[in-house]
Amino acid sequence: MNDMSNPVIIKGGIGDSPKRTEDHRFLSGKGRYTDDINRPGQAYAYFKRSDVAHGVIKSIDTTAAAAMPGVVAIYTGEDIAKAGIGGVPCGWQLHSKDGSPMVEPPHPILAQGKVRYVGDAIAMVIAETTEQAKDAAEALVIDIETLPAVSEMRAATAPGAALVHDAAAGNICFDWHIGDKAAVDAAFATAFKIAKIDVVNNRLIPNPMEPRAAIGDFDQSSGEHTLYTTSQNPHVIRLLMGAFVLQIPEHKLRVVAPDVGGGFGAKIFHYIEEAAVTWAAAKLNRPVKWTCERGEAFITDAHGRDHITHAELAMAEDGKFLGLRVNTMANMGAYLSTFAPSVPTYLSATLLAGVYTTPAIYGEVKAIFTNTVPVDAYRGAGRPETTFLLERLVDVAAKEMGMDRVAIRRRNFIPIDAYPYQTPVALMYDSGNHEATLARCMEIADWNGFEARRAAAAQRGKLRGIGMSTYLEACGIAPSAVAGALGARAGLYEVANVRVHPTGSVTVFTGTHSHGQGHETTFAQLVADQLGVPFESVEVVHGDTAKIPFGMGTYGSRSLAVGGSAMVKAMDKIIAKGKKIAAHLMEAAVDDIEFKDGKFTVTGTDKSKSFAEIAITAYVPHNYPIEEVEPGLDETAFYDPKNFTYPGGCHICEVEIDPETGVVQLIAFTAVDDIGRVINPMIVHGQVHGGVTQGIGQALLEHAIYDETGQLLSGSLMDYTMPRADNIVNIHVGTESTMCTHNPLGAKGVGEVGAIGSPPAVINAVVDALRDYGVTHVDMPATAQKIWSIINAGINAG
Ligand code: MCN
Repeated sequence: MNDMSNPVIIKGGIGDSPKRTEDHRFLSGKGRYTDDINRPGQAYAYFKRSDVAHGVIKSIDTTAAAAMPGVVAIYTGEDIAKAGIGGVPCGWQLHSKDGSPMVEPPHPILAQGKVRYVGDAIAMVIAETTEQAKDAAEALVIDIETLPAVSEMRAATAPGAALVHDAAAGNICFDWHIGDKAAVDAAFATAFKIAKIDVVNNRLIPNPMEPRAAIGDFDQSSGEHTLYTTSQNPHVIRLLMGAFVLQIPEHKLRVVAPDVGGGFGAKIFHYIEEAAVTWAAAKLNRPVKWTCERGEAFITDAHGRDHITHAELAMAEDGKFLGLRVNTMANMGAYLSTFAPSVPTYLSATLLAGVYTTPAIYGEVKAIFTNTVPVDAYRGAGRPETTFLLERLVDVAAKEMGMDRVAIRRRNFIPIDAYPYQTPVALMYDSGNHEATLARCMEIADWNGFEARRAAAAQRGKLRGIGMSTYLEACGIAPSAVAGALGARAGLYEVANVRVHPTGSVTVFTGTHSHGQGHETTFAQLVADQLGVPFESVEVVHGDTAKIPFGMGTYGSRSLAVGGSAMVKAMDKIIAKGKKIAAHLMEAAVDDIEFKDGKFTVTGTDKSKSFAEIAITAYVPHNYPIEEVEPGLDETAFYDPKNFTYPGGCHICEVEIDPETGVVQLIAFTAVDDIGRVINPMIVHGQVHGGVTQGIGQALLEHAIYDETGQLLSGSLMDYTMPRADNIVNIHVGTESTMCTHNPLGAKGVGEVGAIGSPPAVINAVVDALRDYGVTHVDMPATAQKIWSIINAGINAG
């Protein structure tokens, strides 16, 4: 195996930027997405969904619809209940601070008795074509008695509010806490100054380019069920759907997630449609296909963020942070989606230390049910919320103390020699160098030259502002031990199978899933580098439970740090076996064989065997000690990390505001991220660009708005503004490499850093631009309308 500390970059190896293997397929229209798959004799499903946010289903009359042309079957919640099918489960179990378990109401795959959000599926209509299924759905006669709805968290928790679930008093799912309240109260009692902020983290709608789709298929002769689905997580879907919903044993249930056109978190979860088509296909003994429409995606894909937080920071006279107190309300929507409880808790509150040495921290999280689409992880999941809160609060604290924004950060940074650093909120950070990323980012962004640019902009009648965020996040999810302690119902390790073929080419099977991140390229680089085989002779297979032993899927920027480490572990086994074969062929002791650059060499001699020679010997074992070494070269490894990886960095944004219109124009964006060892710099830059673009979208444009009756007002791309090219500037990307100390690659995740670090940098810049107006905070998104109102009212919009 090549030495990881070796800075030499081999062609197609670690540190090189070969063009993406998968792109030829995608760019030539050869990608095979779920909707491209058609099974012989398939029928088409259409879901009739509730158009009211809350109501009692009094009756469903299917007679007229069933008589419509092409209709094959119509199923309602009653049919599902009769079939004994369970609800879609949640993957987390949290307890409130009084020790009581969170309220986990059943989430049936078709509504039973009540509808709870606009988009809740009431009936599945299956017909020969989608159009026929849609026409028949129109003919369903559904009588719903509308009930008062709650769409906003404060309204949902007000006395007398309508209950989304009778079991959840006050609409509270759980009331959780972390940290030491007494220590924080003591810190506040000695504070020189206290900075306070109220922050709304706006609700987002994911909108991956490929809408979701699912095909159920059933082979009556073998009793095997197959689900083709747009998932980031095929094994977890098999586990949840097989074990909890349909009770199909794993060996009879195959889940295939082929090419997936973006997920951004929204395709991690187990959705009701996946179970519905799998069940219906078996019942009808015919494949059933469902493809989501864009408008339908707005009201069925899990939404992201939607937190309301109040935070207070106690400071000493020298600007040192003494204590942090945080109170968050997190919207869960109408049902608990697969990972929803983990987002404001395990993924958010455990990061409240940020990059600072705050000695006492206490956080409370109330999770609230509302009559809205379920809310779950969206790129960054919990970490953007905490980063936004902290980095806005630190800017407010600087103002409160009369200190420079950079100086107050530097005063409180966790120093490099304090690593590993135990935070007061569960996590032990392994590595980081905040001063280095800050200094480099400030230099590239020319932070110190800003005031001259601001003065020049003022001459042109523009308000110019600069903002930064210095952040750290926990990804590479997850150490099973930490996940388990914080409520996960399953471990979060990863699996790799490395299969060396007789001629020395290699197929790697990984339990992670690629839906845009370029794994077929970067994982091949990893294998090429470690086994010394050509990059072109490595194939990466993912997304099929029938091919890959097991896996925990892709989210939380875990694929390289956890999935890649599993590959290294499996390759270690390959090399150990290869050494035994080489020792036999060269009549040497196993301990005398070393492996480097694709060659097994007898130490201190020029006797060597290539990797390909060892591979062929493993499969064609003439004169081979079969009693000692079994034939074949094919190894599997499970890797459970000891800790998360902790990427960190500094993002700086510069904006100009036109006071006449309130339009915020991005002028420059710089991101310097510390992600440990970089496998493919080009792909890493692309990941940062994508993430920052999402963060800019959240900061300036995107907002899912519900009215008080639970109707989604921003339910199409006409009303919900995604970032476009003219909203973005050229993003300067730099990387720093403080190696992760506990995985064999030294690598940290990169997939979410852009979306985590950027929103506070943008809003800090906007607030800075408005500094002459006495503005201390602007909630996201900073739309032209909002900024114009602030400027014209001359008040803090809050
Ligand atoms: N990489 C690298 N060197 C590093 C870290 C990563 O070369 N030090 C490479 C990896 O090998 C991989 C890519 O960068 O090719 C991202 O790796 P990683 O950080 O491990 O993240 P994941 O592959 O696990 O991807 C998940 C992450 C998340 S959580 C979301 S959400 C997300 C994202 O990445 N969704 C995406 N990036 C996305 N990119 C696209 N195009 N589409 C999505 O839906």
